[in-house]
Amino acid sequence: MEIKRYSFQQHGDDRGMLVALEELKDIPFSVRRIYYIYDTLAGVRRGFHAHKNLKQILVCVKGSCKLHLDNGFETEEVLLDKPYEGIYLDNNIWREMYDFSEDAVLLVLASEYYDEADYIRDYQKFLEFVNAGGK
Ligand code: T46
Repeated sequence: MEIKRYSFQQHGDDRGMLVALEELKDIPFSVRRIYYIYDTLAGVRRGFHAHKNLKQILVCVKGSCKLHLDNGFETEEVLLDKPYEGIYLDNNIWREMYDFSEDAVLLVLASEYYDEADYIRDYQKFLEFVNAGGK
């Protein structure tokens, strides 16, 4: 399964590090929404859905977490543990996030405003969506 990883430019000096993300340059879409997940309790698994349209970039800006990604044909486990690395999540990918470190902060840049109608929360419906060529 092809995973699109981004390694963002780090601007470091003797004060520390800085990463800047610009839409349509570092991020391959216009960013309509930013959200972040933190204080995740031990053993928690979140996500369990795909999207009809939404594209996202996920960056674990602090700590670490793992992603279980599923395109309906193959699955992949991805470790996010670097504040300068991003994973591109296409709409038609079933995602679950797990193994959050206690200090994990998962930052998400999203191509659309929040819309519950865009979620596919039923795994069978997700398989039907991808088998019907859902893009
Ligand atoms: C995704 C993964 C990576 C809002 O009100 N606005 C928002 O923009 C979002 C993302 C969520 N919410 C509300 C809806 C729920 O009441 O926040 C609550 C938690 O959301 P959810 O259960 O969808 O969170 P996750 O961690 O399962 O999934 C989230 C995103 O929803 C999803 O798009 O791809 O992170």
